[in-house]
Amino acid sequence: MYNVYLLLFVGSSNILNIFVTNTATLRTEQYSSSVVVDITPPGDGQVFCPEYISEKKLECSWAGFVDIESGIERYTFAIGTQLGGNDVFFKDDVPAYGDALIVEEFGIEPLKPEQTFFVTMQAFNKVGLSTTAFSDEILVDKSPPIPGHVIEVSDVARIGSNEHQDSLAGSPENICADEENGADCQAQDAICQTSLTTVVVAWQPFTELESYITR
Ligand SMILES: [Ca+2]
Ligand SMILES: [Ca+2]
Repeated sequence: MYNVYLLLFVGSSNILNIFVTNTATLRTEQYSSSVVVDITPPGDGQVFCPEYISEKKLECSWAGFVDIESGIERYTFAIGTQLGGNDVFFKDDVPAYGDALIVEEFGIEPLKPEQTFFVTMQAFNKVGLSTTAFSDEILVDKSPPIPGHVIEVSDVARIGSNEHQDSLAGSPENICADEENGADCQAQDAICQTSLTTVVVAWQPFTELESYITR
């Protein structure tokens, strides 16, 4: 048994040379493979997930998590109902070369409206040190937007003596803009259009309670 004291350089490749000499002065040499000393966890990373989901399908990607000394060994990926939780889904062997993951049919409970999830990713380097990142809150929205009222607007209504004022008041954007005044909107529903090629429509705003209208 030998006690060997070594001076190793952090972040650099170190090769250990062992020389053993016996009493007959015969010497054996042994070289280790390259050893890199890493005393720091991976750099900070970010995990990006959708803000809303409507089914049990969650696709997240990530970036960062660089470790210049020893490199990334693997990631863990967890879905929880609380920040940092893994009560819904946990995978501890996401390969280091990956940068996105799709998880389907996670958890045992059906999705509930307005339920929230959080994703936690932990990046491990090759000496077992780790860095953690959390997604923003992921909300469940299982209902489509509530439709507003759509009407056809008579294009005659847009032409008046005060052209600027009338055209502004009668523009499709303004006729049904007032959510409270559905009757006014309905009253302007045109029976006839003068053009065969153009239909002018207006609508009361569609309503989305859980998430928001994207387009
Ligand atoms: Ca490191
Ligand atoms: Ca909704």
